[in-house]
Amino acid sequence: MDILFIWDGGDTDRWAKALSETLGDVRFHVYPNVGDKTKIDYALVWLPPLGELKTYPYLKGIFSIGAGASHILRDPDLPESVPVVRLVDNTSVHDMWLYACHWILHYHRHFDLYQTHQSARTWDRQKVLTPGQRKVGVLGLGAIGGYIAQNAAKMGFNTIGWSRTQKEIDGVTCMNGDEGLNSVLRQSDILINMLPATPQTCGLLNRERLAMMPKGASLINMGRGDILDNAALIAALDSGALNGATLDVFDVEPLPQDNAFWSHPKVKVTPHAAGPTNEASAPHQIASDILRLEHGKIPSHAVNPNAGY
Ligand code: NDP
Ligand code: OXD
Repeated sequence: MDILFIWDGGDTDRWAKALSETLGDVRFHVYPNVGDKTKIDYALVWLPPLGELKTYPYLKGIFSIGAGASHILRDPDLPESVPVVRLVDNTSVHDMWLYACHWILHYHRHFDLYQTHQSARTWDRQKVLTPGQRKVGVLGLGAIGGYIAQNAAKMGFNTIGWSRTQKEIDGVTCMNGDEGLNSVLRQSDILINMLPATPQTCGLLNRERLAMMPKGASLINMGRGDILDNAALIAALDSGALNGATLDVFDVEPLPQDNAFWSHPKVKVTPHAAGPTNEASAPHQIASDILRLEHGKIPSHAVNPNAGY
């Protein structure tokens, strides 16, 4: 089997070895040194160059080396008949929860304020609310958002969430539809965005919707940068309508040097690091879905190109 690998952040020897362990005889082609493109069976990619994937005539599957697929679906020349499959890896899902948990506690227990107070040598103990008095909202209740919401609820936070279709998650008040979105926005003291970037979600967190959030609320964006109106967020933080924002994803990555988020006192920036692809477990997840395709089965995590995720 011939596998194309397009990701400059990966340990290629490790991937080649891990895939061979499950798939047997694998010839591993690291882009751009591909050789004969007619030989390639499967492509494992992160942010493939536009138009590249259509140049492999016998491709049987395109695999995202990440949970999101927007970096693949953005290609207007994507071969239509080839299934796109995304990564759902429990190790990374749990990492995403740990990231969310850190920042939920950061805002819940006023660590942002204490950081500012320390620079001014101010001793000012804040009132502590119980987790049950704090509303945590999660937009997107899929593999990651659902897990985050469930764990936030287990920690005692008053947790609500929103998704396209109605969900049932223990301890979480789940909503859908426009009214559901408005309700989650109006109530969330801490709002976590876990939505994928699709034509429906891009620009969703705009000025009007950010204005619905309770005064002094905080935002944690771990989904995609395109969902957020950056200027609207900065205006909301500057006016005091919102208290703080933690941003892991951006509409342009790496975040440009001159972007205002870098130095904004109420913004925490991390470099798309909330749940990195785990190179020990991810190749095995992908290999098992390749085997499903080889056996004529539907892969476990096929992307619906019409829905955009
Ligand atoms: P899933 O596809 O499992 O979940 C997506 C969720 O979003 C689902 O609940 C879905 O609803 C909901 N959704 C999608 N479109 C809409 C819409 N128009 N209106 C309302 N709800 C919508 O994805 P994952 O949970 O695995 O990952 C989510 C995203 O997180 C990825 O696409 C990626 O962008 C980002 N990500 C970021 C990482 C990081 O390091 N920062 C790491 C991994 C992922 P429904 O359940 O009804 O289908
Ligand atoms: C992503 C990922 O999709 O890092 O953002 O997995």
